[in-house]
Amino acid sequence: MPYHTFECSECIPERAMHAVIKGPGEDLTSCLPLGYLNTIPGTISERGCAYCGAKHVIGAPMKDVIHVSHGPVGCTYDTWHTKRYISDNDNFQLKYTFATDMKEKHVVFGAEKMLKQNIIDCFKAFPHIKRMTIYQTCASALIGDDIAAVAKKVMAEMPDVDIFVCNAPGFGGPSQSGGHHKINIAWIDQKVGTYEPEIKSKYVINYVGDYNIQGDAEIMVDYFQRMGIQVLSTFTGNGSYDDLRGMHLAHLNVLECARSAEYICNELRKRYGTPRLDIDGYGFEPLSASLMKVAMFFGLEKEAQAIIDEETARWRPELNWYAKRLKGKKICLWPGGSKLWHWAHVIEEEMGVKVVSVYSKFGHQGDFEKGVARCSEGALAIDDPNELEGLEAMEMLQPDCVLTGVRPGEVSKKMRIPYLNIHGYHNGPYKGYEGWVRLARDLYNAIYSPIHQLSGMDISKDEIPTDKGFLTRQ
Ligand code: CFM
Repeated sequence: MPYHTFECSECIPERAMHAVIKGPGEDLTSCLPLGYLNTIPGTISERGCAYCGAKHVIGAPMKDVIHVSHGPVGCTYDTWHTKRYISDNDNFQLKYTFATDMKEKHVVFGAEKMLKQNIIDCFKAFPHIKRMTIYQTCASALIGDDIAAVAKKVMAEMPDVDIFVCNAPGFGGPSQSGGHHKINIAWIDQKVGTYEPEIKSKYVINYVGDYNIQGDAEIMVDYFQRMGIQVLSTFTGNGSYDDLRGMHLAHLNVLECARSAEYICNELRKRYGTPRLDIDGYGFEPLSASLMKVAMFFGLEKEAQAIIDEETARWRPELNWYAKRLKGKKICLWPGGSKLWHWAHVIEEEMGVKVVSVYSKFGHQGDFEKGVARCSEGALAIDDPNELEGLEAMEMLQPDCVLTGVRPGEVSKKMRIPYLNIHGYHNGPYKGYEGWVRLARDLYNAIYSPIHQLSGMDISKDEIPTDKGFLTRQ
C-alpha cells in the first residue's frame, strides 16, 4: 500500500487514505488518494466554502456587473481582492464589493425587503452599470429568503436592468468545488440563450474556465484572434455579462480549467450540441499542442503554426536560460485544484525542477488520476491537506520552493522555504509563452534571492545584517 500516514494525523485514522507516495512502478490502481469527500472533522481543512467557489472564483470576474452578496458583510469582504482577475473596463469588478449586511434582526424577521432596497440603491449609485449578480450565503439560505422572487420584482420595475441569482450557500458542497458546479448550472439555466451577441467570423468559440488572473485570458484570446477566431465570450475572466448570455451561439467551447467549468461545457453540449475541447495554456509544449487542436477543428493549422513558431523563437531562449539554473531544484506543487495536473509534468520537463509533492484542496478523483499519473516516482500526493501535514511534508521533503497560495505560503516562509503564489501569481500572467517564462523567472528569483539566507539567521545570537555587511553581535 502506498498510503502515507502523517505523524500529526495518526489520531485521525480517516486521514490515512488521503495521502500516497508514488512508489517504483506504481500505477493508478494502487496509488490514488481519496478526493472530494466531506472534510473529516478535526483536520482543520484549508478549503474554501461553496459560496466562495461560486462568487469569488467564477461569478465575480465578470466585469460589467454589480456583485452583491446577500448575507453578513464578512462573506463579501472575505471574497474580495485576494484574486487579481483584472479587466479592461478599469477593473470595476475589483474596485467594489457589495453586501446587504444582514444582522441578527434580519435572521429573525427576514431580509427580503432590505435586499430589494439594496438592489435599487446599487443601481442608483452606479447608473452606468445595468447588470447584477446576487449570491446567497449560509445566513440568507437558512432563513429561506427568496432572492429570485425579489430579483424578478426589481426587473419588472426596472426594465433596463438584468439580474442573475446564484443559490450556492457556503454549506452547498464539501468545498468551493460545490459552488463551481452550482453557478455553472445556474448560469446556463437562467441566462444562456437570452441574448444574441453579434457573430463576426466563420470561427466562433467560447473560451471557458479562465479567470484572467493578471491577464491570463487576454494572452490566450490574443492567440485565438490572431488565428482569425472570434472569441464570443470568456467564462468568466474579463467576461461581459451579455456576451455570456450568448454562449449558445459559439461553434466550439474551448475549456481551460476543467475542474471549475466543465459543467457548463457539458450542458452546452447536451442542450445546444456545441462540442467541448479541453486545452492547456501553460507550458510551451502543451500550449502549442492546444493551439493546434483548436486550429484543426476549424482548419486553421497554418495560422496556428505561424503563432507557435513566432512565439517559441521569441521566448524559448529565455525559458532555457532559467531552466539551466533551475535544474534539479525540488518544488512542492500545492495549488487548490487543476494546476496540480496542468503543471506536474510540464514544469519538470520544461524547467528541469523536480516535483516532490502535489496536493489539491478540492480536486475530485479524476484530478488526482491526472495529477498522480503525471508525477514522477517518489512524489507525495495529498488530498485536502491541513497545516500540520504541510509542515511535516516540508520537513520531510526539504523543497527549494513551495508553489501555493498566500496562507500556506506564509507557513512555508516561517520554515525558511520560499514560496510562489500560484493563485493570484507573483508577477504574472503565467499563461502563454511569455507567461511561462514569467513563472520560470519568479521561481528563479524566489529560490536564489539572498533574502532567504538572511531569513535563516537568528539575529538574537548570530550576526546582524546591515547595508554594510554583517555585524557580529558583541
Ligand atoms: Fe481552476 Fe482556477 Fe484552479 Fe479553481 Fe481556485 Fe484559482 Fe486554483 Mo486558486 S478555477 S481549479 S477554485 S485553475 S482560485 S483560477 S488558483 S485554487 S488551481
